[in-house]
Amino acid sequence: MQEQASKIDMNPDISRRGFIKSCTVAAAALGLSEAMIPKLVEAAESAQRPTVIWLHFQECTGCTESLLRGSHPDIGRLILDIISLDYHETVMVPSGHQAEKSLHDSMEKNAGKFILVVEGAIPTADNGNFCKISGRTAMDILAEVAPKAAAIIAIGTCSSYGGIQAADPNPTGAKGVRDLVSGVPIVNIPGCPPNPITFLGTVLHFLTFKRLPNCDNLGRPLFAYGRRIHDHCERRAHFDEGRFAEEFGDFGHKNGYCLYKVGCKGPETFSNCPAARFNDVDVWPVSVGHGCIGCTEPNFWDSMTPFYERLPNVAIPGTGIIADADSAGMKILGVAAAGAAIHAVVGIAKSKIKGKEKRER
Ligand code: FSX
Ligand code: SF4
Ligand code: F3S
Repeated sequence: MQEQASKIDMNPDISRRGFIKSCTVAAAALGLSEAMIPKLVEAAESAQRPTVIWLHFQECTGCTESLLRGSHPDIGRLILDIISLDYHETVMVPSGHQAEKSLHDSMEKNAGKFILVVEGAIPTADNGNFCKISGRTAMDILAEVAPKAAAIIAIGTCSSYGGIQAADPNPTGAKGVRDLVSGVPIVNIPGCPPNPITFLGTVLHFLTFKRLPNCDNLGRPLFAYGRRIHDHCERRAHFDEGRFAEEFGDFGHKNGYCLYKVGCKGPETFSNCPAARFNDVDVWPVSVGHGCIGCTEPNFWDSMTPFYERLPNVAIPGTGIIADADSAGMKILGVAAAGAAIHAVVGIAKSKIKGKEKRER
């Protein structure tokens, strides 16, 4: 793989074993059978690596950091091996005018063919003056680059939906890419930061099948965001049995009980976190004792806060009953088809939560 070293390449020494392992992990995340792994590997090894232009706007750079500098170096290296990264402010060597020339040259040379990755929200208030790079607003840069891309990957909740910058009262008018760009296929990979496996799976899907993966109505690939966290959480049996941590550090918390009452938003959040997990140490927020804060959902800074308070009281469909969270476990409720009922219940909770949203989208 070394002869294919990317133009921006932090460490090209990915081992064959690590390469195959990362492709296998991505295939599993994509829900592909083992038989598809050779196809993925073939696509990843193709000499025709797609050019990627990566723009940074309003954000913390956590998306890049988690992708390239985590304890899963093979995934970061594999990504840098399978793409030709022409412009990425965090890791590129050129700066100033040279960097701007790289962007311009690559965009013109690869017009209609490159993948544009956007990290960070785009401020639109005050003509976009809250975020400027080389004297130009993020809005201007996006408007110039986006129409020339073959596809756009919005990485992170910020570029997907606005993220923390868009939290009420959203002083900079921060928006996600889909709010501003049309006419180019766009996929959102939300999460604050998102799981590198999901990004890798999306890129490999594009290379293998020549199109972006199927998405939900929020633009998220179904392979990664098709299920509620609550539906495949390892603490789910405790929820169903009514065993909850009442506060951090108590008996229930120490014994791995459900974190619903200390604020877990897993019942309202769609993501593959329990399955994909993070880093090579195989953890995710709930596995280490912290509730999900809903970071893959639009407006989660508004709609999922306070983070340490449980979901509000909810109506039980068809019963006219308003239940508090103590009644949420199926044992206490005595609802026969508890799985479906509880999902319907939390679905209503979401619409109640959404009532808090004030931000315009
Ligand atoms: Fe946003 Fe990315 Fe949150 Fe940060 O850069 S999704 S603030 S973790 O990392 O854009
Ligand atoms: Fe898991 Fe949270 Fe659901 Fe409890 S509420 S089962 S901790 S996702
Ligand atoms: Fe985010 Fe919840 Fe996963 S906080 S990382 S979506 S567990």
